[in-house]
Amino acid sequence: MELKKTSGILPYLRRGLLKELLQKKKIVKIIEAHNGLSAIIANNIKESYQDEILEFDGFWVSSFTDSAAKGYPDIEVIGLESRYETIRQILNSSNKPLIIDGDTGGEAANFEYFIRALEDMGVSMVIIEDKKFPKRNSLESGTIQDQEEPEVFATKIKRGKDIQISDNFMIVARIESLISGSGLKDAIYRAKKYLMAGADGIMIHSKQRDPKEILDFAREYDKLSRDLGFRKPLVCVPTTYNTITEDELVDHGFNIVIYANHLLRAAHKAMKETASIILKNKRTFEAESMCSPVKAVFKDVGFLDVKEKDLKYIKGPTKVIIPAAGSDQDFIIPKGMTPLNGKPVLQRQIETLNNCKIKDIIVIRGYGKEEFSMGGARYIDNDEYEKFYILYSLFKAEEEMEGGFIFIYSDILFNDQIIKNLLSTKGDIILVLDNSYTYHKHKIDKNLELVLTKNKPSEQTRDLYQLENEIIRIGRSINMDMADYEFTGIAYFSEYGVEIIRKIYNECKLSHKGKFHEANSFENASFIDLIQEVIDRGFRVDILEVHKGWFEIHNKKDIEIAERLI
Ligand code: SPV
Ligand code: MG
Repeated sequence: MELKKTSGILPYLRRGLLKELLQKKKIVKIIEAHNGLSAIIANNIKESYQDEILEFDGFWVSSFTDSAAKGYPDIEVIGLESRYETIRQILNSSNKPLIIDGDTGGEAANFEYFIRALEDMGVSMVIIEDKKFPKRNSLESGTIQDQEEPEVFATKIKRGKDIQISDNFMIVARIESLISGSGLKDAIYRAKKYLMAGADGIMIHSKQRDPKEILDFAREYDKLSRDLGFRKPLVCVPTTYNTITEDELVDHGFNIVIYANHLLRAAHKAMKETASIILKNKRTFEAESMCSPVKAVFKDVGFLDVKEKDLKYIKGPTKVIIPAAGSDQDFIIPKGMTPLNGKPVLQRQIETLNNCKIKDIIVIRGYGKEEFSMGGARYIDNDEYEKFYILYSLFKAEEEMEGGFIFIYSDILFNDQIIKNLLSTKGDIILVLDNSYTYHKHKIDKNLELVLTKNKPSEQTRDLYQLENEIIRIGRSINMDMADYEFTGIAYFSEYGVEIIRKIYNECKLSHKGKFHEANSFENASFIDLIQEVIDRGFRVDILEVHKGWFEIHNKKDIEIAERLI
């Protein structure tokens, strides 16, 4: 599986990986990275070759490419904090070991601080070169390549080794004798000095197109190792002698190969060509084939993972389930199909939901089901609507609840704002409640579904923010003078909220006997009976308080009022 941007590895675990690889592998393959994006690419790239899956083992944080990526020459002009920032980006975007190009390591006391910082970050190895500070890049001919006195450099290595805390961090000495022209003998002399000072390995560098001089060194290094009685890893950087293969390097005793600058050079070439194509064509069309698609970049930097998580964790447009199976003696056709100014309640509901980008609407029909023919909704039947009531109807759509849903009575009108507010309210089970009935309750001739909440509604008619509150009782038998709110018929269930009600419903269905809260039996239970059961079992039911924006079609008189309101 591809590494997600967020998958990581703890520093101490990462630090130990390189030593493990050196034990396990014939040659450890290291590729340059100069920022987070190049690290993501190098970390995740895989190729199958015969029966093997090929991948890079770790990263080289090159001073050349780190400087170049920041627009500077490779002359130790980039400060340590800036180098740490590059290292942090690479650590953040990968899970493989890091080898840091430490240039000369700077002054010995400063080098000690550098070592501790790298070790803490989870870096596995630093390679320092035996040149005088400030060094010049080794690949350019005609530059001054002043080598440090071997004793001075050996002391620097020793001070580094003495200061490190962990036993899996490595300091490797890079010998520049073949670059400076001091020759093979000097190189071997220095190798011995540095190994005796405690170096964990030797890197031999060359800028010849022919690998001969580094192969000669490798042969002498073997002899030296035999004389010393121990052999430390040997590292090479085949930038100029690039025809030599990994297998040949293994045959000559190399343990680590570093491809030191290729990702930056590849980007550099592609950027130049692309910029020039755009200039020439006075548009970008011709340059597209030179560029990765935007989506490919999004994918690599983890943007698509973020999108996936946003959808998972943040409530978005949700499914709506509308139980509309029951009959009402005052109405000949199903209440939800009652036309208001010529347009059925359900159609008005569908339009409002569509305005909130909710397109997946499931209606449970029963009584007068042939009336329900309108598009924009899917239909599920409860043909036993006379025997089994609204709760049963709702659970006819149990499979559809998966992932969360909004519940809406079939006989109410509501505006978009209520739905939008509901989707931005925190909670796993939320009921939309209204307390405005308390101002005109003398006129109410219907049996409202009333609610008692933990905290009394605010006396103020205007509150700036919605205050958190939870339901403690819900039912038709609650005294109107005592009640805090009326249930509007709109509720929300998160994925977890669905899990709660499914578990409770299915348990009760199996074993509940007799009255179920205000219903004569579980079969005749209403939605609010289930909510009371949820509360009684100790689950929290949150509220969204509204004062307007909805209307219930309870009786014939309400049709006229609703038509006037519309
Ligand atoms: C680097 O990559 O920064 C190196 C290797 O030090 S070289 O550029 O070949 O000197
Ligand atoms: Mg360098």
